[in-house]
This record gives sequence, C-alpha cells and structure tokens, in this order.
Amino acid sequence: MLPHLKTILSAAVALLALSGVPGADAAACKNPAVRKEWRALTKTERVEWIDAVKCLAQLPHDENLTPTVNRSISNIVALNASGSYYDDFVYMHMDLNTRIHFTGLFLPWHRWYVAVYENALKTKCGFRGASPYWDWVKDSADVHDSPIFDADPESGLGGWGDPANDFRVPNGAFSNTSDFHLTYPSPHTLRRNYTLQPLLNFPLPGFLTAADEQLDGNATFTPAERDKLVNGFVGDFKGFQSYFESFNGSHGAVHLTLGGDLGGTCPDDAPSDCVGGPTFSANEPIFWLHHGMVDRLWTQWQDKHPENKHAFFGGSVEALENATYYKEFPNGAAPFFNLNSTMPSDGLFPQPRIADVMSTTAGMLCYVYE
Ligand SMILES: [Cu+2]
Repeated sequence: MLPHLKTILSAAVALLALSGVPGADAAACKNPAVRKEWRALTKTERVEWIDAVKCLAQLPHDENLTPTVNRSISNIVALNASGSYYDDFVYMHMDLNTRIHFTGLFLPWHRWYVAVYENALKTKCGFRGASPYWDWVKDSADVHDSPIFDADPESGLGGWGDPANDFRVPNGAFSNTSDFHLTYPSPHTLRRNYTLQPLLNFPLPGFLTAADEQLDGNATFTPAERDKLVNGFVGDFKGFQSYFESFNGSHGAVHLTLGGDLGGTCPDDAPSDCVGGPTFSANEPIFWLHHGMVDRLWTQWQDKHPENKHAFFGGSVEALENATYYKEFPNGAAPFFNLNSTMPSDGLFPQPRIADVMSTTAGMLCYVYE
C-alpha cells in the first residue's frame, strides 16, 4: 500500500512541476471542481464553454504534436499543419485509435484526455468552469428530441444535420455557418445523423448476435442498463470495461446514434481513401460531454465497492481479428498494462501513468461529478 501511495504522490508532484495539468489544487485536491450535466448549466455557463471550445478551434496547430502510430496501422490522413489546436486534439485521438480503444487504456486514457482538454480550455481560452457532461440515460426514452439539441446560436449545441447537405448541422453555435471548422479527415463542418438502429449490417462477422444487430441504440443506455453496469462487475475491471465498450454497449451506441462526426463517418467529399471509425469522433463537441458521462459512470462504479476503487486490468493490443479472440481479450491482449504503465500523449503533454488518473480526486486530477 505504502509504495503505491508514494509513487502516486511523487508522480503528482512531478506532473505539476512539468506542466501543471488539471486542477490548481491537484496536489491536495481540497476543493474539487464540480462537473455538471449540460442541462444544469446556466445559459451563461453554456455560452462560456461553447466560446472556449470555439476559441481552441481558432488557435494554431501545436508543432509539438508528434504522431506515434505508423499510418499503415492507424489508417488516417497525414497531419495537417494548417489545422487548429482543436484539430490537434482530434488528431491525437486519430493517431492513437488502435492503442486507446479495446485496450486497457480506454477508460484511463479518455479520463485523462477530457481533463487535459478541459485544462486547455482554461489555460488557452480563459474558461473558468468545469467540463460538462451529457447524461444520456435521461434521454434514453427519446434521444431524437432531447433538449440538449438546442438551436440557440450562442448557447445551443445545435440539432440534427440536414440529410440534403451531408448531415451538416444547420443551427446552434457549431453550425455550418459558424466559425467552427474541422480539418480531419478533410475540411468540413460538424455533421450529425440521427441513427435509430446503429448496429444494422454490422461489418465484423460473429461479433454481434442477429438480435444485437436489430437493437435500438437507446436500448443500451436505459436506467436499467446503467444500473447493471454500475452495480455489477464487482472487482472486475475487464468485465466492466468490456460491457461498457462492447459494440452493443452504451459507449459505442451513443457514438453511433448521433452518427456523423461522433459516429466516425467520412464526409461525402472526403478523399476516397478516407476510413471511417472511431478516429475523428472528437470533431463533435458533444464528444467531450459524452466522455464526461463515460468517466462519470466509471467513478460511480469505482465508488460502489471497495474492490472496484483501484481495480485495473487490460492489455495493450486490440484483439479484433476475430470474434473468438475478441471474446477472450475484449480489453486488449498481451503485453498487459499495470498501474505504472505510461499512456501516450503524442508530444502535446507529459505522458501520464495509469495510476495518475485512477482517482478523480488524487494524483493529477481534482474534480467530482454532480
Ligand atoms: Cu475514443
């Protein structure tokens, strides 16, 4: 126990010294930031977050961004130095796609990613709030008409895309006539394509049952499904992550129900070698709210049982070659990670260790969810 605590503390001190990642009070975490649900924010608070996101999208590319995955593996377009700092965040996720999904890094890396993004909003764009989340469980009965899809040009996330215009979002603060422009995989504006049954004709054979393929996306994030996730899998990190991240689980279903950028579909006018998938999903500002919710459910699971708090297990190599292999290693095959393993940050940030983000109120982090 003691050496473990000691390494967490020394890592926190080292990280603060290096670049002051999240939370000014992180060393002690006496006053955690409170992350709120989008609908609990005042209109002014929504405008502040939106303005900061759009500010990041006006800042220049950071030359420190250094892709680490060979493009024959990542299947992504080349880095585009004319993109914005927001695009750099997207590109890091594109580059690292095969290392941070269906591996043990999924939960800790995305927790870290939302935290460093939130910190960039603060340090580069004057944001003073906390990263919001979208509690999609509240909308499981009717995602299409959720009030989060608000057309207000200053405080709204915008509605559904126009099918006659490549599902480009026509209203809200990130509309196709706003100054929110995206670079990857090719220059375009934000797209959203409501998809009721996102698993129809699923491309990987044997991964899903015929019944799964018929699922309505929202059936995966009902209150009952959330309770099953948060209350179950006691001490079983692999089981928890793989239920959450599986193709018929809530994490992916939210991505695919919103379609467009969050669903990882290529723009109509992208080059013909564009490969869809999870890579450029962070183009969608709702990505940060969605992954806030994913992180929130992980914190709820961690708090549910003492055996969950520090539970961690996962491999470093995606096991997606076939369904049998995937079922054995849904969160990655060997070599396996441990809490001291570092996570990739593509030159934009110091590399965190998994242990640094196992708690949201210790190590390098200092926040709680409302
Ligand atoms: Cu991701």
